[in-house]
Amino acid sequence: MRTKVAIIGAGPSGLLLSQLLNLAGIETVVLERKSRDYVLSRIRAGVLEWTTVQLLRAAGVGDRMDREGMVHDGCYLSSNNNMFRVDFHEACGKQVMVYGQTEVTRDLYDAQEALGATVIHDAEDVALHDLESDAPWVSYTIGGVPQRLDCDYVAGCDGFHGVSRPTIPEGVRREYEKVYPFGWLGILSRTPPVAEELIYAAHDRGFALASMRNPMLSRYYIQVPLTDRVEDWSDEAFWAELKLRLPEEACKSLITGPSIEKSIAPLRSFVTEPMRWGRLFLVGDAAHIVPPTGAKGLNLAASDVFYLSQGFKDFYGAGDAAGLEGYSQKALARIWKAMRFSWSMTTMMHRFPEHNAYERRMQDTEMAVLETSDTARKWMAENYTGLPY
Ligand code: FAS
Ligand code: PHB
Repeated sequence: MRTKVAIIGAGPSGLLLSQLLNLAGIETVVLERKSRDYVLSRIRAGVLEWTTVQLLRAAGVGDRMDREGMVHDGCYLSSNNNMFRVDFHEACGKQVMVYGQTEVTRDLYDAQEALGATVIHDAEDVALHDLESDAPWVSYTIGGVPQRLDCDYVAGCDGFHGVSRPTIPEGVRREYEKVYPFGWLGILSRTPPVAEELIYAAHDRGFALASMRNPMLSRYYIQVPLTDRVEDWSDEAFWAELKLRLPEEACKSLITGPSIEKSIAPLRSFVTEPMRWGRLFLVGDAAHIVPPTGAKGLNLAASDVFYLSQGFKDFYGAGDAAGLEGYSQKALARIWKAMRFSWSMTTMMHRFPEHNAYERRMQDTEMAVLETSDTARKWMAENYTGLPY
């Protein structure tokens, strides 16, 4: 089999890149390790930057998002029960869309099917070959039967644990990492959200987040030690802890219910440079991971896809390789700014076992500056709603 761009991974990065390239008449093949049902069973991000919204509309997958998604003008922050609102629209004229990553992925799958794009599931043992030549190729197996895909380029959209990043020789890769000493225990419940916008709560017991997917589907998180396991947390224990961390004012309208999904995600900041090696381009979580406090993970995948798809369109459309040559530098410039924002929000709102009294005071003061300074709120609003591409 032969194609122009081999895409490894059918998460948001891979499917969105395939969608944009196929719309431009550039042939792709997506190789996904898991089944479609497995991919769609994952509960991940919830907030879309406005640039992501516009890109999804350009990809022809904005209709259900515009019908079912919720446009938010702001969010609430609280520090030990003192709650205040950051009005994004007032501060920087922009908004965000609350629409789950699972739904984005579902819309992309449906659009790919309508286009007749090639997405191959249960592709195991994927390996990348001859990436520094002008004839790269990908080997994989289906049901144990060896397969070969010849291509012009490979897009590594296979996430943090994928095969693409490790294929770049260690001597070429520069990796930057910060592992946080805690994780997020998240649940999904068929209950109305506690508020009309998200609440990010800093508390001496630990961070909490009240989010949502729709008017009858809520998503909540609490910071937990890395030693905690999901089975350590009954629904009752989760709700009791959440009530201790969310502002009392909000808890008056908290409706609890059975969890329909419960998981713990560790938090880390990670970047690998460069995001290109020969004919391989890294995209999304394959190249970078952010702590979810800034709601940047999925949105950085979208900006990577925007830059790379533009590069391929220029190359295949006009023989102009400048976009492909400049992809890594351009993507990393935006990635590092999102890294900074995510690190800043995480450092400000979580309780760190190693923090002393001074560092705790600095956290409280960071929150107080956000509450009282228009300039600080403008900085947060610009970063949260998404820096320009
Ligand atoms: P993904 O990891 O989504 O997709 C990679 C795909 O490649 C997967 O389908 C995988 O099966 C496939 N793959 C892997 N190895 C392969 C191989 N060798 N061969 C073929 N296929 C292979 N972001 C937020 O903004 N907010 C959040 O709240 C949030 N919560 C998260 C919770 C968890 C547990 C995790 C892991 C991430 C979370 N994220 C969150 C970040 C997340 O949304 C990612 O940014 C987003 O999924 C990135 O999309 P992809 O780059 O497509 O990577
Ligand atoms: C979510 O709804 O899953 C979500 C929202 C905002 C975040 C992280 C997660 O910052």
